[in-house]
Amino acid sequence: MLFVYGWNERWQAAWEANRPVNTTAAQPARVTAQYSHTYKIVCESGERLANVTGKFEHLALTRGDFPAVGDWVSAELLDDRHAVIHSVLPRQSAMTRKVAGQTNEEQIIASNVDELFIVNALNQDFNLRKIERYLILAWESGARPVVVLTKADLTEEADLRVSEVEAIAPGVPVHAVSALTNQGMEKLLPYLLPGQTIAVTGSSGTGKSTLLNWLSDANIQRVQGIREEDARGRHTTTHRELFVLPGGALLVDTPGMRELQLWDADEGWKEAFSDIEEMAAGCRFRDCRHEREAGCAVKAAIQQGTLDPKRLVNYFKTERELARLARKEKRTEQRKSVSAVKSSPHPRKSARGKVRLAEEEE
Ligand SMILES: Nc1nc2c(ncn2[C@@H]2O[C@H](COP(=O)(O)OP(=O)(O)OP(=O)(O)O)[C@@H](O)[C@H]2O)c(=O)[nH]1
Ligand SMILES: [Mg+2]
Ligand SMILES: [Zn+2]
Repeated sequence: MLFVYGWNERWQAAWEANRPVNTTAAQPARVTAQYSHTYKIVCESGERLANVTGKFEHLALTRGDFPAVGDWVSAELLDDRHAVIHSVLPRQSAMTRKVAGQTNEEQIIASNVDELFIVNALNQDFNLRKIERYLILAWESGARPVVVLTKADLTEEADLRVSEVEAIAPGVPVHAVSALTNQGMEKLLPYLLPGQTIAVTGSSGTGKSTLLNWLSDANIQRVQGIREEDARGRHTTTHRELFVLPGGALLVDTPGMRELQLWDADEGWKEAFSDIEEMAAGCRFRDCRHEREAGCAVKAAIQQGTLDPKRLVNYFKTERELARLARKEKRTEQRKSVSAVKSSPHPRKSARGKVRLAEEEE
């Protein structure tokens, strides 16, 4: 049963290493859905509804410490319908967002994701700058990004759009598909291997749930028309949930994001601009700012037309934005450092870095 949900030797080893000593009844389970404070989990003997233990709640420092869809947890069964969650196994990847509003809290969108499908539709939703931001999220999360351009039936220029995205997403696969006209599924099948976890992310109305239904050849998730005037979605999907596809892959459907605001990233964000980083290696000065310096390879690339100036502008913007947020966070940390220190039983996520995106679900 657990193998169906992605359990493997690596997780078995993580389980042995992190298993709580004081609870003999604990067993591994995967979180497949989240409804505010209640989780749906799947363990060897089937599905249960679960809450975290009082101790877990007491020791959790942030919302990011709480279980998220995709997590492997240590659970204790109460009866054939209920269970409690004792702890979360260290995450191999985690996509996080800033909780809406003024707080500095993070929330996990999905964890232990192998591939992140960044979904953009080939209507007014199509937006290279938006894709760039989602790519930063993906690179920071530790999941491999794949750009999926949906609704290919709505344009004559799908191939052109694919090459535009390829130009801003070095090394990232880009595929145009249409669920409506059943085009391009074969391009996605290679990712849908048994036990692989894939999450879909993108704005509301881009066709994420339609993609899930199409790939599973069933009406699993509700889908709904978009506002015709501006192609904006109606926020049909309201919670994150993991589904098993017929071929054995696991797909996490998520609610559409409204706004993407970066708020914290390590160096990983530069992978989203690896083309510029590579060009910069050819600049005469190591600390070249690519502004007015002599021998600047980046500026030369713009003159030769091999780099879109808009992309460089966006690179600068992202850099400035992250620097500003880092300063802000530092100030908050300094304020917090006077508060009491609690010890956490929750292993911190072992993703390569963390990027947090502020977004809200309407
Ligand atoms: N023309 C066309 N329309 C599509 C395609 N895929 C999805 N749609 C339509 O787009 C609308 C939104 O689809 P959903 O699957 O609900 O979008 P979503 O991304 O899940 O939206 P949220 O759950 O709100 O985040 C629906 O009316 C779908 O029928 C496609 O390939 N072609
Ligand atoms: Mg949906
Ligand atoms: Zn330079």
